[in-house]
Amino acid sequence: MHANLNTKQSPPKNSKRYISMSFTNTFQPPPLSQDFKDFLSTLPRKKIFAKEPLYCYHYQGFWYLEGVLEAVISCQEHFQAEDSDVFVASTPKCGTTWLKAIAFALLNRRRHPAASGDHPLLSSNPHDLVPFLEIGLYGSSKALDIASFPSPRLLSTHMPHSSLPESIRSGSKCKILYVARDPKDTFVSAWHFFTRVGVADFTMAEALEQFCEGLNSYGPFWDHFLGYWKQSLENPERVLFLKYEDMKARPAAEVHRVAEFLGCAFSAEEEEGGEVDRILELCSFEGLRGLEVNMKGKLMVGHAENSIFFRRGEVGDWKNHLSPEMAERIDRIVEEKFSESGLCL
Ligand code: PAP
Repeated sequence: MHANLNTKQSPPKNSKRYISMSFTNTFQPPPLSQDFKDFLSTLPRKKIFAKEPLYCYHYQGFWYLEGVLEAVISCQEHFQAEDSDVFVASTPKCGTTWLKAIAFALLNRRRHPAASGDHPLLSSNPHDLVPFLEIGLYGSSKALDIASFPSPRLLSTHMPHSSLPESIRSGSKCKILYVARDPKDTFVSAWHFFTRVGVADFTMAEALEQFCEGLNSYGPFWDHFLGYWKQSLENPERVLFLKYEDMKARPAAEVHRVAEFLGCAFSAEEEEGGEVDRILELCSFEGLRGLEVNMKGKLMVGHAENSIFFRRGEVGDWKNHLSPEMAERIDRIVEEKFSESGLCL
């Protein structure tokens, strides 16, 4: 019980101390090095619909935006996982923010019970508490100081399993929580996200063409899902495969699964005392979306508005946006790609 609970002494008073920062509000991504530009020129690339000319590059079977790819490669070369590390992994828009909040609340509940008035999730967006390897740590200015992270380190990535640094894939006993989602809702969520951040300049129909070709950031989604799905079957103690729809349908059961997987199952005392419900409430869509930090704040790295991560938070919102033909197109891909895998979406 509680083997993996974050019990380090002298808990930080607020979340800023979880991740020692040296960023400024005027941060701009550093220019790409000439070496990296030369490397990029050797990779297949495709233009994606965007306001400015924007290309995705094909690397190790997946598509990446150039800045992200540089960080992915840097991370592959330098990141060293520890046995106690926990990673929240996903392809974008599958429920990453939610799972980050849950994992953070679970692992830190000794020093931060869910009901505490100064819980870090009340004043920081989950993405600031659980940074992405290839965005927060190896992306942008390498501004986050990983040496200051309390143990167990809780980190995140959108990288496909096959491209993770070797020390995460097989060189350590670290654990990975993966969340997948109905690709129709993932697609609709991503379309809104990229349109709202102002990068994308495409209709839903144009975006769907690209999505169905696998041409989206970290795409194709089917290989992303399947990579982690296979690992969860082969190494169930290392990779837990979750689905957004299950988390919505039976949140308490899924939170118990996560806690058990992480080695911090709830004690009888916690069960009776209502800690499970309090964690669910703290991490709920309504709970997080309504916080001032998530209504008005911006991410520490990248400076996206926090509110962008809380749109509808529903299962089946695709019905409000996709024609039956568009939905069918995605369903056909799901049928074709997953039918023999045992993965039901
Ligand atoms: P990311 O990949 O950019 O981190 P991610 O958090 O995976 O995004 O996905 C965002 C989706 O999760 C949004 O879905 P929607 O566009 O269909 O609404 C967002 O609303 C939803 N979401 C965020 N937080 C929660 C939560 N606590 N509970 C349920 N859904 C959530």
